Order: sequence, then C-alpha cells, then structure tokens
Amino acid sequence: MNIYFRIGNQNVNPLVIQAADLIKNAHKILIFTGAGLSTESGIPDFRSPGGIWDRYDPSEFYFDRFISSEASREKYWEMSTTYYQVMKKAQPNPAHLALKKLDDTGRLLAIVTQNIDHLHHQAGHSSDKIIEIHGTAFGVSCLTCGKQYNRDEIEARLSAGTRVPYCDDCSGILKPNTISFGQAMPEDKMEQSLFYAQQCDLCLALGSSLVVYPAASIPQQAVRNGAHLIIINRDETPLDPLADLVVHDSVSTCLDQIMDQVLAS
Ligand code: CNA
Repeated sequence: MNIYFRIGNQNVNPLVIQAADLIKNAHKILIFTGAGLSTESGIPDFRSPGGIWDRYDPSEFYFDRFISSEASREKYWEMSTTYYQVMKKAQPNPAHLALKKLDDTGRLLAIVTQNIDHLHHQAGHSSDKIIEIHGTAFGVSCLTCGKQYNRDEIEARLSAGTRVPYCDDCSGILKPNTISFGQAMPEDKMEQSLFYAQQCDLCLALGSSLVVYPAASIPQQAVRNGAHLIIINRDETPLDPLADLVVHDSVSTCLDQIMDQVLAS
C-alpha cells in the first residue's frame, strides 16, 4: 500500500522527501537510466506487459543470429523500424526534464543510459554528460568497413521496398548503432561509466529492471565504492536490497516531485 503526504496541492510519497534529502546532501551524482524512463514518452520498454518482448521473441535478435541469418536480419529491421518511428516522434517527459533541473544544480557527474532514444539529449543536457552504453537508434553502420549512415537514409530505403539493407561501399551487413544481446559493449563507454561509478557519492538508478549485464554492474560498483543508491522503478529489481532508498512508483511523477523538494530549499 502506498501512503502519501499532502504537500500544497500534491499527494507526495514520503519516500520522495527522503530521496530529496539524499540529493541535497550529495555533491557528485551519477544517474543510471533504463527503458522505464521513456515509457511515459510513449516508447515501450522490453520486459513490462505489452513491452517489446511480448511482441517479439528476443532469441531472434541475438547478435550471432543477426550476422548469420538473412531471415533474422529481416525480422530485426522490421522490429527496429517500428520502434525507431516511435522514438523519432517521442518527446522528453517530466522525468527527463527533472533530470535536466538536477543537472542545472551543478552536481551531476553524468547520465549513463541504456536507452537508445536520444531523449536525454532532447532534454537539453550537454552531450558530453550523456553516456549511451547501449548505443543509439539514430545512426547505422557497416559491420565490415565501418561506414556510417544516417538512420533516416536507411529508413527511406526500407520504406521503398528494401527488406535488408547492405553497405554501398563494400556490401557489408548494416546494423543500427545499438548493442544487441551477445554483441560486444563499447569498452570506452563502459570504462568511463565505471570511472564515474567510483567517483560519485550518490547514484540514482531509474526505470530499469537492472537485470541486463554488464550495464547493471554500474550502480553496483557505485555502492561498492561507498555511494548511496536510490532506485526508482515501478517493479522490484534484484538490486533493491543494495539501495538506501527504493521507490516503486512512476519515475516521472517521483522525479518531478523530488526536484520540487530539492529546489524548494
Ligand atoms: P526493461 O528490462 O524493459 O525494464 C524497464 C523497467 O522499467 C521495468 O522494470 C518496469 O517496471 C519499469 N518501468 C516502466 N515504466 C515505468 C515508469 N513509468 N515508471 C517507473 N518504472 C517504469 O529495460 P531496461 O532498460 O532495464 O533494460 C535494458 C534494455 C532495454 C537496454 O538494452 C535498452 O537498450 C533497452 N530498451 C531501450 C528503450 C529506449 O531507448 N527507450 C526502449 C526499449 C528497450
């Protein structure tokens, strides 16, 4: 059962007030975000009911299958195009905007995001504060020669009838610049994220099931180095027992209220 305090004209979860206190006492804050941050912008997550894995079989999209099977590539592009079109139209929601307000207080080290949707960029952070550890849906590259393509150029080919796009220069396999299961993580981004996890005194893990590794090792590393951890996620996560504070609620409502509390003092 959720119990709420009435503050002004808002019902405020008391955990929101505790989270605001932890933020007010922190100097170096690391934000770690997942797909749950963007569901209220209309982008489905993977694991919730109605999420992407309800509609597609994840085993179809392992990296080795993408490489070895034309049929798997065709399915992948069909799924990926559907979600790219949703992402292209999506706008930052109150959770993204609240994180920009937190950044403006000058205490944000970085945002490490598993999201590929560019909504943190759209919220106005400088891009050197955002580490997209699972890449971005807005670019495409050739897996053989590395040639980069604008996503919309490839989408135009697909809507003109191409089922699986290949590289103009070397006929190599094209893939969106996102990390699939079984694909190597970008080492520099993981290293940078773990560096910030060692530096921070507070980590907020937001809208993530925290089951995808090595990404989920980042908030764990922060705790190992003595940082406080706040988790805000609608459902329980395996890292809940590690956290100083866990809120199972809407991340946009909570973050909006938390920033109101932080900025009120
Ligand atoms: P996930 O495993 O689907 O978990 C999302 C979590 O968010 C779930 O535990 C939900 O309970 C929770 N949640 C959903 N909506 C809300 C909400 N409004 N408020 C609070 N909690 C909410 O997704 P993760 O990010 O943890 O998993 C990692 C995957 C998802 C990464 O590889 C991403 O690349 C991938 N992904 C990204 C996007 C995107 O860019 N928006 C969309 C779908 C998947």
